[in-house]
Parts: sequence; C-alpha cells; structure tokens
Amino acid sequence: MRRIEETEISKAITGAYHQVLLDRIVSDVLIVGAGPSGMTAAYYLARKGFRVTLLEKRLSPGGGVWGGGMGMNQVVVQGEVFALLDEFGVRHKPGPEGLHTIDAIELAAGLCLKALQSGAVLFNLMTVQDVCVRGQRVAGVVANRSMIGDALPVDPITFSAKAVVDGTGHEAAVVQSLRGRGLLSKAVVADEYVEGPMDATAGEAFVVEKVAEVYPGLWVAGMSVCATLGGPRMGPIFGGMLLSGKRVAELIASALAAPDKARPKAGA
Ligand code: 48F
Repeated sequence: MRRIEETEISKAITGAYHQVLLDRIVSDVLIVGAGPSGMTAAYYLARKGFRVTLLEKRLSPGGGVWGGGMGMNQVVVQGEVFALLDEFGVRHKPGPEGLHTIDAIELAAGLCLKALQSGAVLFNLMTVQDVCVRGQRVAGVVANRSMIGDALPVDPITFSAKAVVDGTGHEAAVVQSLRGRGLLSKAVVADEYVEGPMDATAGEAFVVEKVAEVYPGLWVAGMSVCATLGGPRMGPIFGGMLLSGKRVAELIASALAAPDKARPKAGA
C-alpha cells in the first residue's frame, strides 16, 4: 500500500470542512437543533431547492429520538405519519391501539441520512448562543463551538439566513434569546417558558397546528412550539414532531416565495 502522509489526512479534513463552512455562512434557512422536527424540516426545504443549514450543539444529531421512552430505544407513531416514514425509508411495526413502533436508532439515522442526502448541511458541535436582529427581523444566529464557548472567553461567529427555525426542543433556546430581552409580542408569546404538563393527544396536535413565525424571520417547530406558545408535552410519541417539521418547511417555502403573504401569525 502506498505510504499515507498523516499531514495529507489533516489537510483533507481542514480543507473540506472550511470549504463547506465558508459556503454556509449564508443560507436560505438556518435550522437550530437537529432533532426530529429540525431534520424533517431540513429534508423538505432542501428538496425544494433551498440552501438549508442545520446547527447542532451535540456530537450526534437526533435530539430526543435515540433514547425512546425512559432509555428503551423504541418510539411510537400514529397513522398520520406513515406516508412520511415511507418517504424516509424508515420501517415501523404495528403495536397496540393502531399505534406503531419504530426502532429509535433507525428513526434517528434515517432522518439524518435523508436530510443530508436532500442537500441540507449539518454542522455538529455548534451551539447557537444568540440571534442577529437587523431592522426588527431575525437575520441570522450567533454560534460558538460547543464547550469552548461556555468555558473560555472565545467570541462566536455569525451565520445569516432569510429564515431561522428554532428546533431546539424543550429549551426553545433561540426564542429565549428574544424573550429574555422582552422583544417578543406579549399578545402572542407568553412572557416566560410556558410548556404545559403531559397530554399526548393535545400535544401532538398543538406542535403541528401552532407552527408559526413568532418574530419576523424566526419560526418555531417541534417541541419549541409548546415551550413558546404554551402547549402540553407529549412524551415519546413522535408523529407530531415529524409533521411539525414538515409543516414549518411548507410555510417557510411559501413565505420565501411570496415574502408578504403566507405568514401565519403565532396564536392564530
Ligand atoms: O429535543 P429535540 O429532539 O427537539 P424536537 O425536534 O423533538 C422533541 C422530542 O425529541 C421530544 C418530545 C417528543 O414527544 O417531546 O422531546 O422538538 O432536539 C433538539 C435538538 O436541538 C439541539 C439539541 O442538542 C437537540 O439535538 N439544541 C438545543 N439547544 C441548542 C441546540 C443550541 N443552543 N444550539 C444548537 N443546538
């Protein structure tokens, strides 16, 4: 075998990474958090031809999928989502009461693979710390290397996009950066974190129906819908997360195609 220079391996990684990073400092849509809602949104937007970039603070994308319920790596879905799962090539098995179960690892891996193969780019180990607001519109996010940003006095960098999705789950981290400063309209978004107690049926409907642009340029999808607008949690049933990601993709695609129309207001 030909001798491999270790420095060539280093050059290959550094060159490839920085080429992608440079290309994605500006995107059409930035999705913060690569959980089930974020990755589904990324897939549908990228398939439509938008430049989609996901920023994920952890090493592995997949968010709350991997651990199923209480660490048992199976998740539950309902009939409304079977067609979407077929599109992602993720298998599901009939369980009780018309519910189906999925191997959580297959779901996380399937969502991730499809999102990337549709053209979305994902950077892991990137923690979004803040938003960039210009002319009362979210114009991007401020991100730092996970672990470095909290531990050392290192400044973050900025990514810009026409639309930003908060897909950070229960944390609603991007929304919090505006809410904490009193910048969100109190008519639609409560003053504080407002996720309600468990109600699987109501929660599953809420995360889909209430997907909205909560501030110009900033959308919520997945569990951050409940944490922002006051819906209940729903536990390890995931159909709502996938449909919420699909819905935000449809709404953003319409909004970007016709900037003054198709923007449902939060609370509507
Ligand atoms: O939590 P998560 O899976 O969000 P989701 O798509 O799905 C929620 C379900 O997993 C579950 C549930 C189902 O019934 O209730 O909770 O709404 O994924 C959120 C992702 O965002 C990342 C986090 O590591 C996870 O992978 N994340 C959180 N904060 C940040 C972030 C941040 N500041 N910057 C970047 N990524």
